[in-house]
Amino acid sequence: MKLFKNLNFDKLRDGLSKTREKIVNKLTETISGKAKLPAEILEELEEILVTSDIGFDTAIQIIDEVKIKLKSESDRSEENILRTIKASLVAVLEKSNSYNEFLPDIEKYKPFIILIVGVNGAGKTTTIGKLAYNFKKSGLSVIVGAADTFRAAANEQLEIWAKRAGVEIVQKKNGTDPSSVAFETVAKAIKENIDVVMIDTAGRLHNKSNLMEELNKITRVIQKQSNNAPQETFLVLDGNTGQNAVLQAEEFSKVANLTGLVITKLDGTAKGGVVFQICSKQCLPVRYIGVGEDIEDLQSFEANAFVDAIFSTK
Ligand SMILES: Nc1nc2c(ncn2[C@@H]2O[C@H](COP(=O)(O)OP(=O)(O)OP(=O)(O)O)[C@@H](O)[C@H]2O)c(=O)[nH]1
Ligand SMILES: [Mg+2]
Repeated sequence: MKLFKNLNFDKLRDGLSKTREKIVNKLTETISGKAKLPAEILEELEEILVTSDIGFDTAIQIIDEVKIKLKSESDRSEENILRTIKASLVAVLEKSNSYNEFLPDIEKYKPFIILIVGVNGAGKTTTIGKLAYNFKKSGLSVIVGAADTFRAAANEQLEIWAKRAGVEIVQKKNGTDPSSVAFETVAKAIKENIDVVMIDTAGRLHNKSNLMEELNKITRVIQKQSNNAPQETFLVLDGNTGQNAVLQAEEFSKVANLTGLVITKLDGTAKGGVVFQICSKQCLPVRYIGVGEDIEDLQSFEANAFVDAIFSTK
């Protein structure tokens, strides 16, 4: 069994409507009705892309690709230009997401351990709840560990999600060493032959050395019980924070052994273009995206579907 696949195109398309307004609607307005594309129009397109969170380099690269294509083709229709831009955008996403095709067979690990990290409020705990629900639905047994022992309400929040998802939880009182929670969670998983372990952690900044040391300690403790663990370390990024999410991905990847990204809050934000910028700068795959606060609102990330959803007009 693979990591679950969950794609609800309508939900994705609706969630990305503000991003669509910011990118596609503006592009279309600029192109439409123009019989041929003079240089100024291409500059305008470039300007739209540069200011749409997809990143300066990516914007320039895409317009260069459009220019090359238009030189060799006589078809300068709006449709053809949009098709070219879409293909370039898909290529940006695919560069860092080919790894998604090589996902492991989770149930062979018993336990398959996923560590979840990120800054405050990025959506870590919510994502764990959604992941737990999806793994369970795929027929896997799941246990979650509340290793955010720092924030007062963190335990209860994860407990609510564990109940919703119908999975087990290990928690201890506030102030306990987070690595001891991680240890117990993994120990219980091994004892009870559980398929998937997810460890929730406190929000942290990459430059807070004590917090980063805490993460390293969690990893060391897990590795004592299970070789090569954690199998995955997901960095959760709030897509709504735009440029900041790009910086977080860069900084965290320097100090933690990340294996993938989860980009949350892509519903209702106009900054969905940031996913392209993150992918162009990171060689980490985007594993999942959050498109709402409900348990069903975590989706698998697929380059074509994501670009189609941004460009879809229904
Ligand atoms: N709209 C929307 N809201 C989300 C999504 N993911 C998380 N949230 C909301 O973001 C807020 C923060 O989520 P948490 O899961 O508590 O974030 P966290 O990273 O665990 O936060 P700390 O534990 O404080 O570091 C909550 O109100 C969630 O409902 C998403 O995909 N879409
Ligand atoms: Mg949390």
